Amino acid sequence: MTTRTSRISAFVVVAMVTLVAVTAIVLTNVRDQAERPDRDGVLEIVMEDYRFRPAEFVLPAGEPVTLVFTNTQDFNHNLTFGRSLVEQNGRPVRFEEDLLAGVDARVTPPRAWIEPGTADTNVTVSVAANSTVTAELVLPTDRAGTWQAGCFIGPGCDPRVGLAAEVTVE
Ligand SMILES: [Cu+2]
Repeated sequence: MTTRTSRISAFVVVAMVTLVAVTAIVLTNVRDQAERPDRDGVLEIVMEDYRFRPAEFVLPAGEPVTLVFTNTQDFNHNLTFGRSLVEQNGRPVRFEEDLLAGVDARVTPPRAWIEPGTADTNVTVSVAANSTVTAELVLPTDRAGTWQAGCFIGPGCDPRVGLAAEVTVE
């Protein structure tokens, strides 16, 4: 091999390695699309057409956040946040673990926050048709991990298919 061809081969190798590295960085960023609260700790979550927008979000533990839920559909959505779906007769009924259990929240309107009467229900955020609910809260640090948001009550609602979102607490 002449010096010239080996230089060209070296250049090709460097170019390929660079291309692979750039592609990897781009793909990582595309995958990391989960939204986070803004600098003031506010995260807006819109419910439309049986979807959450964003469908993936990251919430800090141990810091105040303000969740602003807007339901653009013509019926109520009743949201719970948890993990490990419990099904009865093939129907999802609640989450085994409740992300919001025991969490103090300042909610507007206050009636939108429904505390469970028994251990067999989850905290529910009821967002009436075409309305907005604001919830200011601090998630305990021991809730870090991966959770889901879903609606169990509502025409056509099913946390397995929609409305559903992935929530990461960190
Ligand atoms: Cu619903």
